[in-house]
Amino acid sequence: MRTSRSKHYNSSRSSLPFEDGMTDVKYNNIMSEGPERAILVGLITPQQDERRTKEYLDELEFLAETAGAETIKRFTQRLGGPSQVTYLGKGKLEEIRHFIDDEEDAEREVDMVIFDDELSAKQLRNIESVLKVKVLDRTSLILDIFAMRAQTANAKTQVELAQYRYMLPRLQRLWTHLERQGGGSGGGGGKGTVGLRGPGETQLEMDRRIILNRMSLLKQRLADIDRQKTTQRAGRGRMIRVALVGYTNVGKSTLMNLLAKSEVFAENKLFATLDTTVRKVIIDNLPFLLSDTVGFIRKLPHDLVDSFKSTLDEVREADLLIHVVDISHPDFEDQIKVVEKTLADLGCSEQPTMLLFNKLDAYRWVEKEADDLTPATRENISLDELQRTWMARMGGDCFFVSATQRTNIDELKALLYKKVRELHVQKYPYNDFLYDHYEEETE
Ligand SMILES: Nc1nc2c(ncn2[C@@H]2O[C@H](COP(=O)(O)OP(=O)(O)OP(=O)(O)O)[C@@H](O)[C@H]2O)c(=O)[nH]1
Ligand SMILES: [Mg+2]
Repeated sequence: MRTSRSKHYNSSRSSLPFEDGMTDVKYNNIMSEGPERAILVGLITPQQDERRTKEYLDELEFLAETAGAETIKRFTQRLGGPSQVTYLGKGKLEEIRHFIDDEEDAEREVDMVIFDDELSAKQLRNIESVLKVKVLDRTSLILDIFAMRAQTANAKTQVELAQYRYMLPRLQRLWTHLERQGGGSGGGGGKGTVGLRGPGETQLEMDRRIILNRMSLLKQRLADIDRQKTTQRAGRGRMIRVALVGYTNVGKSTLMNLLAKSEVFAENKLFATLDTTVRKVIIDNLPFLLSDTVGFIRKLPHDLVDSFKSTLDEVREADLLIHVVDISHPDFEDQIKVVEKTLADLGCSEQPTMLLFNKLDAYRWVEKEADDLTPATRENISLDELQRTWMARMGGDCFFVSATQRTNIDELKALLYKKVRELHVQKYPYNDFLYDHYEEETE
């Protein structure tokens, strides 16, 4: 038996957000009656070995936790690639179904199964018909967290647009879902699609039209917000603009708070920041603008990147990017690559960039015994060695700090002063930008 909790969820999901309210779109938002219980699913493929799949699932678990779900079990399967029909092999899907049944027999509800890759409409439909619980993928989970986090009209509009972009090609499935739920015991309310086609098609067309209309309204709103922001930016005067970018949860907001003496929301959850915040920072007598932006993540839904283009204008127009890296994270090298790729997608690969390794204090490594002849791995590299390697690779364009311990922060300020000053002289050669006296920022 399903509990009322999951019923509640289903009905909220299956009603399409036709209302005009900006906040009514959390169609897959997780209800908050204690953590929901989730199963995670990932593939091990020739392109993604077991170790990597484990890392990805660790991250997926953190995402689920951020959204309010507790992971109770993981399933992985070795395949040449995802099945177009069911993502996993049939047998594996049955195995998960049995696990869910056993849990239910023991009165432990499984609320959802989360897949590590984006699922097509067809895959979703097929998987749901076997598992008969809520099925999410990495994209819908990220969208859910974004919907939860969105504070300003701009962020809400951007998330809503991304949600519709995700929904549109999956509408057929949402509709069948709705019919199954709403059908009750009358005539053809069975589980298949037989009998749904006639009115279903018409309804589907209507839904599609309503969504498309809504999307163009949202795009219009974003264009208006964009215009306002462009005007705002133009009015900021001749100041160098520096943007903090990086993977989610690396400490961008913490650094922003430290440098700008501001109070930007920072916490140990993914996507704490959705809106770009811009602050004026003064180092000695040199003012510049510093912005804190949304964090990136592996497989960041493309629609979301697209929808967040205006938020990310701040990054695109920055004179200097500070790419913040969490050096204590076991996959920080991968994270660097993901950020570089996302920046390239945004057209930001040509901008001057420096790497700022944060969380020095949390770096851990295992010293190898002198008689241990197995090759050294990442875990055996000391902080010193790591720093030397990156400095050799990046020259003056990398730096190491701990934002929470305030290690090297004064040195970072000195470095920023030098860099911003150079950029300023290049960009505004005749502008006397220095303040006569140091002024405490009061804004
Ligand atoms: N140990 C350690 N933790 C840090 C350091 N800097 C930040 N943190 C912690 O890392 C977590 C994430 O920090 P945020 O500043 O919110 O990270 P962010 O990059 O802004 O994250 P998003 O906005 O979610 O993308 C928080 O719990 C911080 O306290 C550091 O130097 N050392
Ligand atoms: Mg942040």
